[in-house]
Amino acid sequence: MVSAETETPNEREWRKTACILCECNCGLEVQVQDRALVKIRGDKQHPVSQGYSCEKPLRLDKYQNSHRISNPLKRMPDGSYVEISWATAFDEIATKLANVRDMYGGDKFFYYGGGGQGNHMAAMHGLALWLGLGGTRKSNALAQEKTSESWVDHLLYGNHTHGDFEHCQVAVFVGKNPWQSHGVARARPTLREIARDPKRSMIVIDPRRSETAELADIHLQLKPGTDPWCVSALAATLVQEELHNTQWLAEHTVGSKEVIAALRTVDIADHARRCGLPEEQIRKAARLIGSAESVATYEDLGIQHGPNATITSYLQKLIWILTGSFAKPGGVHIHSWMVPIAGRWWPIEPAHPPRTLPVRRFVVQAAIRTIPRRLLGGPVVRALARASGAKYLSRTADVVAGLMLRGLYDAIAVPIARDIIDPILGGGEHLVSASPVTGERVIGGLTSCNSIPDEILTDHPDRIRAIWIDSSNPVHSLAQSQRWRAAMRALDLSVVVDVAMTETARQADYVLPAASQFEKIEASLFTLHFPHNGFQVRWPLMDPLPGTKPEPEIYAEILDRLNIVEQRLLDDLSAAARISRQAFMLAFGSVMMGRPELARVAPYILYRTLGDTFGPGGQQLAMIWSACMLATVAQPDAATRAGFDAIGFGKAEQLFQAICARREGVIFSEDRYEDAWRYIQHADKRIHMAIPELLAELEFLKTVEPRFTSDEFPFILSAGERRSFTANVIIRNPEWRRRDAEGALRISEKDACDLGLDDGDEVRLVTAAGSAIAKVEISEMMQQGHISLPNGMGVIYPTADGAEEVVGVPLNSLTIAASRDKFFGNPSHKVVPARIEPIHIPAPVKGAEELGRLRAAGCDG
Ligand SMILES: Nc1nc2c(c(=O)[nH]1)N[C@H]1C(S)=C(S)[C@@H](COP(=O)(O)OP(=O)(O)OC[C@H]3O[C@@H](n4cnc5c(=O)[nH]c(N)nc54)[C@H](O)[C@@H]3O)O[C@H]1N2
Ligand SMILES: Nc1nc2c(c(=O)[nH]1)N[C@H]1C(S)=C(S)[C@@H](COP(=O)(O)OP(=O)(O)OC[C@H]3O[C@@H](n4cnc5c(=O)[nH]c(N)nc54)[C@H](O)[C@@H]3O)O[C@H]1N2
Ligand code: SF4
Ligand SMILES: [Mo]
Repeated sequence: MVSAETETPNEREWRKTACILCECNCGLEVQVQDRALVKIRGDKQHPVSQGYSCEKPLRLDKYQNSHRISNPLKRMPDGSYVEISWATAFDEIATKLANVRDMYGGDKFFYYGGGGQGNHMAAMHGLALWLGLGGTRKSNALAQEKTSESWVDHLLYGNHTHGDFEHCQVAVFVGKNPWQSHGVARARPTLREIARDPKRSMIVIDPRRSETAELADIHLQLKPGTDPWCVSALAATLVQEELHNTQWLAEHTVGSKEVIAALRTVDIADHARRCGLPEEQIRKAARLIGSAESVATYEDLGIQHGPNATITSYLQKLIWILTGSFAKPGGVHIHSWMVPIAGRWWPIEPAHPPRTLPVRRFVVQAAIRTIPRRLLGGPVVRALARASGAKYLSRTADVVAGLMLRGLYDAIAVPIARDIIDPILGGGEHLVSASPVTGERVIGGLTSCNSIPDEILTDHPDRIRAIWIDSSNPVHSLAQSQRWRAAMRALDLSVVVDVAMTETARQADYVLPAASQFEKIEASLFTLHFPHNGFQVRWPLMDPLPGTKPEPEIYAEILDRLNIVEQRLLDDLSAAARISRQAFMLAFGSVMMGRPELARVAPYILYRTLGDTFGPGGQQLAMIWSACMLATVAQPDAATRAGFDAIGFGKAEQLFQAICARREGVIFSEDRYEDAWRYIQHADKRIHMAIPELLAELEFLKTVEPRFTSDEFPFILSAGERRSFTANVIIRNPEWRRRDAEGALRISEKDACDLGLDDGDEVRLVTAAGSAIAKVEISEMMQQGHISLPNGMGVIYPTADGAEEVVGVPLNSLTIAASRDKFFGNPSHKVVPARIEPIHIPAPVKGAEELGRLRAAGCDG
């Protein structure tokens, strides 16, 4: 029997969990004493991270035990907050949500959240609430970074890709600093390995000499914001020097002719000039790529937070496509998922399906068409519910359910899963749409983060009236915080679910305190690996902090009050669940066929029915069980190769049992290189290279001179660099940081001395949106004219004497929402025009040694 019971806590015992600070979710082992995480180390048994961890999680206790909230709060008219009971909070919020739905329509209810770096499973329940109310608009942090890339992926091959940096001959990092930000499993050893091996090489495109650039064979240190010219020059060199793989392109792609024609007319020398690089350096990099066995590329915020995110994403993907570096070791791959977090859920037919499958599918579909819908679910569920009452009948029902599932499961699993998952993920027919208010492009249902306030602060009849925010802090993390604050206060209702009193919580009507990520069942859903893909469930290390609740429970309480699913149905399904999971599967499947409208609240139904069989605190295992279903239905052969070799429903059960037993995580799918083609969602299984809109954009950029500064704002501020002690704003306590406690403003030596600045000096940083005080750090990483601040700083935090302090710069008081990429609205955080105003303190007399250093830096001051 699988259960959520935590083992009897033994203080010396190493218990398994995972890091929640970045998408790698490295496996950890921890010792717990009195609710404190006292010792932490990497878990050698973790199937992906294999013992690796960086310095950041070693003091995760600063997340677990620093100024949590532990009582629901309600905002008063004067802006203060009073504590209210959970029951009052649930009643009031449910009533107000129902009012918004009834007065304006459920589509005016907006959901923001998805769980940051490690809090993902709850989002399914949040989305069930949103869909249950009739929601159509939602968003999360992905819509300020990854939606541009997702759209390009969608058009090229319809799926998400990841590079194989452990084996690639050439690694290309475009605006990505994996040494600090990871994103590659065991990033630092992997990078060192590439740097050390004479047969392999690394190319880094970054205006800053980052830690990764320091290890690179070629560092293309371009001017900030000029990536499309640099990357198009790279791609153009491949084509103009005939380094592309003509035969592969003919076999595996369509549209290569148009792309090659567009790249033939790129003036490489002129593009190199525009990004401030020697032409020969770009050509050298292209030749390295063109002659390599394999190349893997990785784009991240350096371009996704740049002014030309979408076109640059397209151009950088053309590099590995032109060289045919797909579906082979060291290349780029489309991978399996437990549950996709980008793109559509994509089931792959088994290579050798049972011979009876077409017949069974035909029969099931004919039944669905001919039998009245309500008859499909009702009788089965009621029969099972009745049978559950008596032991003998219950055993018989289990056996019968098992036999029926054998015949039905693989015939019905795909359509049922799709009905549930497509609305939640915004997949299906309407993957790409437009906002009814702003007309902005929407992908996977995600409204561009930069335009959310525009959807609220308007008279448009479709404007958003109520918002629910979970596990995120958009007032702090999205562009132009001032405008976000105004938007939050312009709503009829706002609810924030968080562990801390964040900047966003301080604007909400209701704040609901969540159990932390170590106090509930959670999972690492960034399953991005190929050919071996891993997944880990984190078991609670302790009970929820008194006064807090796990999010799934919060959503269930609200949905209970909205009466979307009748109690009798929940009772009947619970009874079926008490017989066995296969009996439940049969009952649940028939309900979903008979009442397809209930698919949108499926996570709630699962939680309230099957969930209860796992005991208090274990209900969320019902979602893990469904995720096992999704993964094994979508990738049956890959699951078999990973050792889950039962047939049909049994395969999902096997995976579920393994996930529950192996707390360090499991490999849930094992692919073969040729499988990567089957993940392509275009019917012809080819890469569709030509994207007319982006080829037109390339033509346009050929005529543009990049210039981002002015006399008023002579610097380019990179607002959000990942450093050793930044982790978005997951850890608010400033004591967490061992180094760079205040988050210094990095500046080149030449600029510093021109401005008469020294390490530790305070300056006023001014942008078109606002100003902030920062401490200067003179850094060899920076080129002239480029300055950089870390992300994740500048949050409000209580001090020992009961006051509050803000350490570091809240970046989005300096950024501008209107400054964005034209396709998906990515914020231009990496290219914020700024000026520096020294705050004058009498300068100490400079010594001879220092004067020498200043002259050496070419400083006139
Ligand atoms: N330590 C740490 N790690 C993290 C996080 C964290 O907060 N802290 N956050 C996680 C998250 S949410 C994300 S999305 C990832 C982001 O990971 P990254 O994108 O790697 O992180 P950044 O440091 O923001 O930006 C990468 C690089 O872009 C460069 N850059 C700046 N301007 C330009 C430009 O105009 N062109 C190019 N080509 N490059 C430019 C910067 O110098 C920097 O080295 O990190 C994840 N990992
Ligand atoms: N200027 C600028 N802005 C940026 C960036 C930048 O580089 N520059 N980076 C951007 C990027 S890439 C990202 S991904 C976003 C990230 O910004 P957000 O998506 O807002 O997410 P996080 O900073 O990860 O915040 C996580 C929140 O979850 C809360 N939390 C932690 N544990 C739990 C839990 O168990 N339950 C609940 N309910 N809440 C919990 C934390 O207290 C915190 O408030 O920021 C973006 N903003
Ligand atoms: S911060 Fe990222 S790389 Fe570092 S231990 Fe945590 S998950 Fe791993
Ligand atoms: Mo991010």
